[in-house]
Amino acid sequence: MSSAQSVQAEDAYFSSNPQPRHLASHLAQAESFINAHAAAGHRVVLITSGGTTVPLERQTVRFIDNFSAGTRGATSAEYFLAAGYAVIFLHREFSLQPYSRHFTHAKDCFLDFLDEDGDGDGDQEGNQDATTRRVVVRKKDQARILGVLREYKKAKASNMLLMLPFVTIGDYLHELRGIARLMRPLGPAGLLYLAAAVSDFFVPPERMSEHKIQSTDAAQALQDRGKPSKESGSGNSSGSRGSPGDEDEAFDNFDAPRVPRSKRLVVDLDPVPKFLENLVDGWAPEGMIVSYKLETDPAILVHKARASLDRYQHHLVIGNLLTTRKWEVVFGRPLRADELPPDEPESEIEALIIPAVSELHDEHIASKKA
Ligand code: 9Z3
Repeated sequence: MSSAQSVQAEDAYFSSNPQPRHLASHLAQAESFINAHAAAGHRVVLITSGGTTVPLERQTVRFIDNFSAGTRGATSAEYFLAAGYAVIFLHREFSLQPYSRHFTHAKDCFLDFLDEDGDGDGDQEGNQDATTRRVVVRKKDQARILGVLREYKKAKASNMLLMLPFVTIGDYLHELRGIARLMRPLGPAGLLYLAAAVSDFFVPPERMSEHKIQSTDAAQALQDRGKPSKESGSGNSSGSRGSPGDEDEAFDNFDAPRVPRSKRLVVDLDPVPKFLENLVDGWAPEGMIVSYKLETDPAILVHKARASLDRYQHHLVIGNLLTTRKWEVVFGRPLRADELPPDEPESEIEALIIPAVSELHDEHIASKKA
């Protein structure tokens, strides 16, 4: 696609897909965060994290989602903060967040981390007046929680962490474009680290049903009551049921379950325009851009990662496979968590990834200065 075409595709996408409700407030927060850190000479990384949803209805009851819990993004955020970066954490609402991630998705519920003060001495607690009792972290977790709590408080108190949520693919793209543009004053000190699992397909607004997609014809019959008889069919949107008038009302030819098309939900998705090119050329032209490539087939991962780099000409693609992503990535060369020193407490692969990215960022900044 020529750059004129990609600008056209961008205009068409952003003018027809509504902005998220809180975009203006998010961008105002991002602007003051970025300006403060630019003035202080800090590096700023925009981390995207978690999965985007694809709504099937405007008043959304149903949506398509993906597996991502946001572990990569939330873990990376902690390592970037430790490396001195200010972090904008653009994440899927309710996905994992830096620091709290150690407890929120643990096998224990958060209440399991708590005890009544003086607990452990039998069953007296229930008889005590609630106002005279205190709730404390249970003894065996105190050291671990204190360590994480201190890091979290330090990041917040020094204004090094800004958390901004998204839900849908549309929200994500509006937010990403807006924040990337605000990062321009940082020049090469800005880093975009795209770890979110971004949907490749979506329902375009002109085909999206306003109301909940119906599974029976009862609602249509209600609307049709009293109207002069008309052709059947209900103004299908993408993601709606086939209508009895469809030519394949009987059954499709292939060996699918024998359910008439009118009873099925047929979801018809368009490809999401590829905006990485616009990010590189227009939205954040001087910053360094790192993206992740996710595959499930090991035979194509490296090829796909290289193809992405060739196509968008950004700075780094980190490849990972769904099943091994927590301990192995392809990063020019494979990086494996077992390369970490044995005394590393939790052996997280991000402990290797972030220093390597940060080193490349040093080189990027130096090359722009030269
Ligand atoms: C990734 O590949 C991330 O590493 C994961 C992290 C989503 C696998 P978790 O959140 O998983 O820790 O559970 N992110 C990029 C995924 C993606 O959508 N990439 C696009 C692609 O592969 C390019 S932007 O085409």
